[in-house]
Amino acid sequence: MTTKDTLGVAVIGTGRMGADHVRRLDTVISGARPVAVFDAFPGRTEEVAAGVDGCTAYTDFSAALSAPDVDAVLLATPGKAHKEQLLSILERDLPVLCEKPLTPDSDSALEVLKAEQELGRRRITVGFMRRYDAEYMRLKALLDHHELGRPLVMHCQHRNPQPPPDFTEQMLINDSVVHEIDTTRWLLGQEITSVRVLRPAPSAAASGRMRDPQIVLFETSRQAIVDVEIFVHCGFGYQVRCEAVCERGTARVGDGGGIYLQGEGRWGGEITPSFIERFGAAYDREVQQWVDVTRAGRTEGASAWDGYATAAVCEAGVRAQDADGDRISVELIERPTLYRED
Ligand code: ISE
Repeated sequence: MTTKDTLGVAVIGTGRMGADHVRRLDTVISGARPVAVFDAFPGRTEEVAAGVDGCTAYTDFSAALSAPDVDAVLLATPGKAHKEQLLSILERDLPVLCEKPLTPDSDSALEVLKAEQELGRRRITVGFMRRYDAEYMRLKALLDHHELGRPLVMHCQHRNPQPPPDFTEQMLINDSVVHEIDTTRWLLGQEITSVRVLRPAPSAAASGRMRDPQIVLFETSRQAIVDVEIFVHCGFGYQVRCEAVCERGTARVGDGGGIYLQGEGRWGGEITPSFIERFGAAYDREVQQWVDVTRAGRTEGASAWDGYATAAVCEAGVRAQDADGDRISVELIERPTLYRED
């Protein structure tokens, strides 16, 4: 690290997530500061860098990586740009927090895996923020300690009020269910071995654009079954829930506590409008933890292997969308030594 104990971060991509991470690094996170931002769109980059002391805007990716005081990279560009960008980052041997997905497909993920193995040490952390959500962390601890026995089934719901205009049916899997793919693998500590997709009649809000909602079913390496309702045109808010059914009980996260309201003939709570609010604290914890371990010279969290395995499940999921409920198997390479936990 070049700067007195403070990690200088280049934020690559200044869309919704990138801009939010620049704000976070500038005002929330300790031990780091954003020193460079890159985006291919000059106006946007300058706007994001403008309010941040000592942060320079770049429209040249390599220049941003080589900027003075850059010790690490936060990659928040769209997934299709990740492979080339990650290869350049690895070439410079810089630690990187890569927003999900690692890459959009398993072949390109394997190229990244290969480059990291050639480097001989882990440099990539994939930003699956649910791993840093307080409720999910409690669920993970409960499952790890077998408090309720073995998990047999998980029921998941993932609802967005509406998707961005360019959202496609494949993105239901690649952009949304990708989170349940990661949480399933992480919570259960098992690989997903097959995927099935069932598509009911679409909501009128989605009709003509895509079949939404969909039910996605995973089978895992130790025969658990996970069902995911993905519904990105639900209209009423952002909701992510997960219930693990274990041998001696069940545990559910995502019901939302918070304020209790009464009025206009109803009672109840509030639903967050988007993932930015629902997972705000998780993003803070994720970035703080990445900064802390990076400053200590380590790499932890979801690895490039997790990114690869997730991409392989996504591929099977997209094929399953057109397979009329048939089971599509997930094929993985053998886990390389660098990514073995034992
Ligand atoms: C979006 O890209 C995200 O990552 C959100 O967490 C997810 O809920 C949403 O469905 C995706 O489109």
